[in-house]
Amino acid sequence: MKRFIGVAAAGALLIALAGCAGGDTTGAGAGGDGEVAPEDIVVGFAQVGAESGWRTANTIDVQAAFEEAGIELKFSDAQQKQENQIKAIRSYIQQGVDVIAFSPVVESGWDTVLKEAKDAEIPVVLTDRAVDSKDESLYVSFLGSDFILEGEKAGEWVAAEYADADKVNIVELQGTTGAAPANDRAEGFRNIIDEDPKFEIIASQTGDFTRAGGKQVMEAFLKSNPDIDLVYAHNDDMGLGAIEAIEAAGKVPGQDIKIVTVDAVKDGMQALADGKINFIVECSPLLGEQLVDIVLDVVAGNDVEKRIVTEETTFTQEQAVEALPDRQY
Ligand code: GYE
Repeated sequence: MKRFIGVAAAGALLIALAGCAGGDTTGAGAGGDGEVAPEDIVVGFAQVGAESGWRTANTIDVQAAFEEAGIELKFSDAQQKQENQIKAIRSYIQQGVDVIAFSPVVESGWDTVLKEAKDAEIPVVLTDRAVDSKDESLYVSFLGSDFILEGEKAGEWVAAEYADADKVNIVELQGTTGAAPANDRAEGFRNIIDEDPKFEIIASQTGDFTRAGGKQVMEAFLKSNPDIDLVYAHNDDMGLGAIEAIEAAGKVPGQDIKIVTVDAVKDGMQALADGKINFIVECSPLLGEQLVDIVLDVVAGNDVEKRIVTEETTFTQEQAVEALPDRQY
């Protein structure tokens, strides 16, 4: 199928070429408008890893959506290492997949491999996380959340919650260093709390988006800072790790030390409903169906939106109690 990508927009041309593209083209060009049969499409997906509940839900959703659509999905887990993702992308290029989708572990350092994909005429879709490449022609679309907005929503809750306080000591558990959601959730949060000098981020460190990382960093924070009012964790898992550390230090999470997180996966929502987390900004991992739609459009030669933003909400403790029974992930 891969040979068709550059020309898929023109149905007639597609059909004319069908004879010289090998034996895997049955169904390609059906309808004469560049449409391609799903079973003729092969997608390579280079996932970040399995660092969090969010990531697991995302992987399950993407795999289920492609299976449902009847599209072959080659899947790789980079274990949160950029070099592994680059290797996976190169291998997808070599295998001649039709589309490469990936969730870049960090924002920078992608230009070379993306250029290789472009030279091979394999379109790349960014899912979930962004790259900082200046050359936007290196990818066809970026599907995912607005992480700056998520950080701002967290900041707005904090500003309202502490409207009457004199001084608020905040510690921050950052996501993976250099990852788009870590950079942007930090920035968005500061956009709001920097408006009032009573808010101070007294410590900030990465917990790599994992529960173990969040716990370890929070233990260190608690040792060196006796007076922490609030934890801002860039994801639920680190917040859940922080809960363990706070309880081990003999304090009550959600009361002695308040906690705001991002994601709203089931375990996070349960902790919110239990009063151990105070507020969660939702970040949806359910990107599979939209990714399938983008892939179908791309191989059919249709235009796709360069940026597709996921819709999301926020949850208070009361809202978590209500939402939990129907929560999918
Ligand atoms: O918030 C975090 C995961 O990139 C949006 O990655 C994703 C983030 C998510 O590990 O839990």
